[in-house]
Amino acid sequence: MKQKFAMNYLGLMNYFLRIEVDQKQGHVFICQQRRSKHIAIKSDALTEAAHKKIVATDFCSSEDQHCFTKGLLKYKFVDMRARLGVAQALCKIVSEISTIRIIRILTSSYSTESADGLTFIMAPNSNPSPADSFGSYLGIMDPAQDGRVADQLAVEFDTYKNTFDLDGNHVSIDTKSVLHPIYVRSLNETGIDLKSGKDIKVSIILDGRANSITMYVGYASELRRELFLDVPIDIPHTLPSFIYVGFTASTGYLTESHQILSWSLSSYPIPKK
Ligand SMILES: [Ca+2]
Repeated sequence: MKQKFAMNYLGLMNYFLRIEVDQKQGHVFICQQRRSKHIAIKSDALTEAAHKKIVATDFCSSEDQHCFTKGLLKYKFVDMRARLGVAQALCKIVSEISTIRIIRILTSSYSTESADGLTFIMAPNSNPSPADSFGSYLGIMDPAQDGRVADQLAVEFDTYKNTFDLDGNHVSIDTKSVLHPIYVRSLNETGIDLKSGKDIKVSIILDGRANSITMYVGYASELRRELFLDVPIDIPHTLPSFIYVGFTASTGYLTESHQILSWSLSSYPIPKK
């Protein structure tokens, strides 16, 4: 095979893409027998570019450099992606919906109690919340529908302890029922208080390939984001192929203010086999 093609000058290399490269007068020797775990940088293009101050290099810890040299376990990859923050838009993770938002919940200045909370919801239509879904139903479904709702998934941020609730500061994942969510966990374990009035940053990833939902949460003023839940979801039997996403919130006899301060959404299609 003889073909001419244009390419950029990469400088003198010992290894390229882990393959040994030996450049001599009149020929270039390429050998896969002596593969290197790490690319030699003694005389490579990166070092040359650094000398010319075209690029700047920086220290990378052993823990972080694994993302450049090794395949990562899912939990590690998701953790690093969340820590990078902007990587949601950069990583080509297919069959996935990810959303980052900052929420703030304010209590009433006239009462020591407030209620009921808000949700991030994926639903089969854009209909408004059902008429009787106020209070503990958070705008998701009517009490009469509970247990019989189909084709939707909601992540609750529940601020009021009803008789069926774990506490007044928890996250639930609801599909068919608010009374019987498929997952519940208290935020008290993380030190985060939904009713603190502080801005709270939440990152939710629905992974259609792994059939799971993952959520990170932390105060927006802090760098720390905690992997709060990683729950298996039978997505094909939970959501239709076309969904609407949005928010619901509710109050009952008590007052509360629910604010979405910022929101971004990314989605990637399932690739054809
Ligand atoms: Ca509740």
